[in-house]
Amino acid sequence: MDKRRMKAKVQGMRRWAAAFAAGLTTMMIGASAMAEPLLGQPTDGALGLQPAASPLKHDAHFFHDIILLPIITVISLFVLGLLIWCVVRYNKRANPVPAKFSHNTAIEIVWTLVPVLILMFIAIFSFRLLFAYHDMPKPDLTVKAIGYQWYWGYEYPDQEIGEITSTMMSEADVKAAGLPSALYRLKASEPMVVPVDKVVRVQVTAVDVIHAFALPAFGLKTDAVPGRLNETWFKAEKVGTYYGQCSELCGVDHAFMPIEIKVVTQAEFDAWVAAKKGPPAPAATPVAAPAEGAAPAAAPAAPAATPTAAPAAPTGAAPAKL
Ligand SMILES: [Cu+2]
Repeated sequence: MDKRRMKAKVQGMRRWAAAFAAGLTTMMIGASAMAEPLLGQPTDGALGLQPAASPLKHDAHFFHDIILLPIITVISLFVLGLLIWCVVRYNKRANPVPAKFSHNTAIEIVWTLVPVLILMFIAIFSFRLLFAYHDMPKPDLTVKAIGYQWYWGYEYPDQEIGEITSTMMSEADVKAAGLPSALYRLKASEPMVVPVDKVVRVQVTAVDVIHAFALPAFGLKTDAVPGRLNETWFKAEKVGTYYGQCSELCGVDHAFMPIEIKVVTQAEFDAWVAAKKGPPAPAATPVAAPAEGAAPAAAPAAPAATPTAAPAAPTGAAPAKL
């Protein structure tokens, strides 16, 4: 009688597990079929990391997908198996008289050593990736990214381009430009422009509080610390537009300081540099000093609005298109 009930229960569990697995598979296939991952921006319903567009990100993919995920999966299944085994084999009914022992030296050595070995194995790949981040090839271009509350400034010291202010494009402007609404809070008024297939050194710093310069497709995430110059690098593999965001909680408008990197051909980059450096030099003045310029204008009307108004001001003041 008991056996029959047990058998029915096991069958029920099996059916439930099969349905769960089938559902999960359909969901995953559906999600991957539905969402062709977009390059350089998040994709609705997508699984996994953003597609890579720089060598470091490819290494991060390898580390996550090939090293970490299988280990995590095996450990999770193993622990789940142990739990099920304990529940089924050692419940009150199946094992009415429990054993009294509480130590087992062999097992304790194993469950200490095995995790240490697993961590050491992970460390090999983890440190290799960490060193790769610090092992920058000879840079072809240097851009200085400066974090402000709440926007970014980009300087090109070698090209003698002074600071370009990059604020968030407003929702109305994103709509007016015919861009997908998903790009709101990712689209900047002025992108950082870099040539394709070139090693770009990014020097990262901040003026007021700690920000973080982060862009998933290139595997970038570097703290922008006032009074300190951090360094990171990437080598964009494809022409296109890539988006990131400040990744250090930096104040009330933290979510409104996107990072947009536009990757173009060398010829287009040269043209852009020429345009930025070109004779209409006075145009650089209002762009370079948005905070000071905006503050007095806004002060008589509504001083309380100044902090939020300041970063928004250059959007209109910066007509320069790539
Ligand atoms: Cu920030």
